[in-house]
Amino acid sequence: MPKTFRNFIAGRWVAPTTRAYFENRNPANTRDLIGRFPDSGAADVNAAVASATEGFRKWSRVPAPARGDILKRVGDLLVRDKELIARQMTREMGKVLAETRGDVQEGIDTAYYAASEGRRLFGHTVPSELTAKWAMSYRRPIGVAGLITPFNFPLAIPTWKMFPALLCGNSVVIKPSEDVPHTVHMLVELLLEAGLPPEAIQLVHGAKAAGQRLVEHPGVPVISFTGSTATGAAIGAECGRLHKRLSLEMGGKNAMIVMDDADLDLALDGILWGAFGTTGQRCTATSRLLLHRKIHDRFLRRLAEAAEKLVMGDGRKAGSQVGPLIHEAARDKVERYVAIGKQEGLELVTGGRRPRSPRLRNGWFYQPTIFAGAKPKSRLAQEEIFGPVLTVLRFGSFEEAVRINNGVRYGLSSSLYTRNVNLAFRAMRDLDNGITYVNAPTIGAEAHLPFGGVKETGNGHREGGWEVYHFYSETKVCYADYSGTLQRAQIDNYD
Ligand code: UN1
Repeated sequence: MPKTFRNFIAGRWVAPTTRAYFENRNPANTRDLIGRFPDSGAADVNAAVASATEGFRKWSRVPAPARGDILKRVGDLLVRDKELIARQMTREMGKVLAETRGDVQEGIDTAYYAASEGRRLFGHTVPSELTAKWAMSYRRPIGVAGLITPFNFPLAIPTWKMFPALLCGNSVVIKPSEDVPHTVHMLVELLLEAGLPPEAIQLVHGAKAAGQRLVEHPGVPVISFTGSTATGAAIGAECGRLHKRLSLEMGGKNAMIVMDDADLDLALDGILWGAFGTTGQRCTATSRLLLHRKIHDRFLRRLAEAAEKLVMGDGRKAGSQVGPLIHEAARDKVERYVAIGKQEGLELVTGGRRPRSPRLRNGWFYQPTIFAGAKPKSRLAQEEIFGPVLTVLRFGSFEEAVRINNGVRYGLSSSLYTRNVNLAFRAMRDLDNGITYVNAPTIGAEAHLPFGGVKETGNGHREGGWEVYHFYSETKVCYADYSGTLQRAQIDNYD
């Protein structure tokens, strides 16, 4: 019998008021049913927010270093359970074990970073313009944080949001992607084991109805969302209307630029990992490859051969390099784009269909696919596919490559392969993205550096590193006048 999971609301594991559930199946083998999870509605979210409001009152009074100590314990528990969580994560998400272990490691790093931030959380002390007056700023928690997370990093992305939100003293209501609910279920169990007051964390499973209520709920002043640009735009409109603080992390169409002087062996390893790691389902995935015309044909041939050797399979089996897509709709989308590529006259270099092996019949697998001959305005060079489809473009000069890189609506990550140090620095200046890599692919951001993009990828906020702590806290400025007289700022000091 598959297990029926519950929400975690008001300190208890509870069934949804809707009495509705959805199934969570293994994308590498859809006969493998992991469990049934609550398809929650507005009433469940309301109950979670009411309890989280209580939780906020208590948790925000716990000193920040003590909050950090609990997150340190969460990090230790993630270390203890790394292998177990990685295996369960591969089972529900599909990416290979090496990657789900990396996903847990990102959570561990984020926990330890958060723990150390508990002893910083700096404000400023600055001189007042008046005598005998003190002026300083400090950072206060905001309230209940509503977190909506995607399927592709089932543990890491929830931790990117949850740990800094908690460290700053907020309480959290999280609605994870309905494709990967089990991983966050395990994470919440660890938070409780580490000693987090139960009301500080609320887990509400579900789909659009639950997410929408969280965004609209007047008791949730902070929303953080990672997902599609279309959903992010709708959330942005709603949060604008309600004057909520909002962090959006959305689409990408990330390019790797390979110059004619590049180390081509290095670039080859980089593109295989950047384009086909996580089956292309990263917002940072390398989905455009810009090749200098002098190396274009040679490199493309080698790349096609290498891509054909990638081993698709169940991510829990040794030797698998590329897992399945997350669900049928994701594979349908890839197939639609492959048809568009053919219609637009692009050259299908390799892939372009489902694998034939009976071994892969029950999963949402799709061959690593490469199209060449794209123009900068081709749909495959403009639109996010979120699958194992790489679009290759040819360029003649560094300036042209920069123009092509910048000529899309997204601006998350970019990459340049070259041995020319001047070009490397020009790329860091001129590529219009939140992240630029030199001699490394577009994926692999580290947990202690700010993560995010420009243009339609985001709305100006960053996750990770020190910057996310500004998002989850409110700056308050305090003045104390100890002169015993009325001192009028901007008037008494300069008259
Ligand atoms: C995402 O796909 O939303 O840099 C995040 C990377 C990962 C995070 C990706 N550390 O590719």
